[in-house]
Amino acid sequence: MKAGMPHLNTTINASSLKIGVVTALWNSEITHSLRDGVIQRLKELKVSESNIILYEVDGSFELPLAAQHIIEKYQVDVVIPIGCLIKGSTLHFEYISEAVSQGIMQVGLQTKTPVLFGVLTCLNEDQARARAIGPGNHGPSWAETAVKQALSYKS
Ligand code: RBF
Repeated sequence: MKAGMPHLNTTINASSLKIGVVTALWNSEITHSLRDGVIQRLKELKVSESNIILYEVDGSFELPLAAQHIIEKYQVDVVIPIGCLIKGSTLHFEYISEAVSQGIMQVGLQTKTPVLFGVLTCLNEDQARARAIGPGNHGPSWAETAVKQALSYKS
């Protein structure tokens, strides 16, 4: 197991959980691979496909509102917002990263629903690929964290 990766007993039954997955389409090769990693692990943890609410937005900046919308409309137990920000030559990266991380945290606190931080903030595309494509894919560990969080707070 990788350092820092959460460990979840695979016998756990998450079939009662409803989980929102919001994916930003910027850098979509990366974000779709992360999303696929999330979904595959959720299924292994017995989350039924009909209980996975999928949603897409244009960019990471749109993730917080979409997460809030899914919580209010579908009463999901947890949301996994997925995005990939890659630093460019202007200050956009800094502004969007800051806004998105604050926005996602606020949605979780205000709705009292766990919302993960599934946003890669990378200095270049190689860093993003290493964390999203193949064995380094962070998606499965986000799925595990989501299930743990949802089971902890579900009444
Ligand atoms: N969205 C991302 O998810 N990742 C990015 O790396 C990213 N870079 C952007 C760079 C620029 C210069 C602009 C204008 C937007 C970028 N966006 C990115 C899109 C942003 O999250 C949002 O969708 C748009 O700004 C519309 O609100």
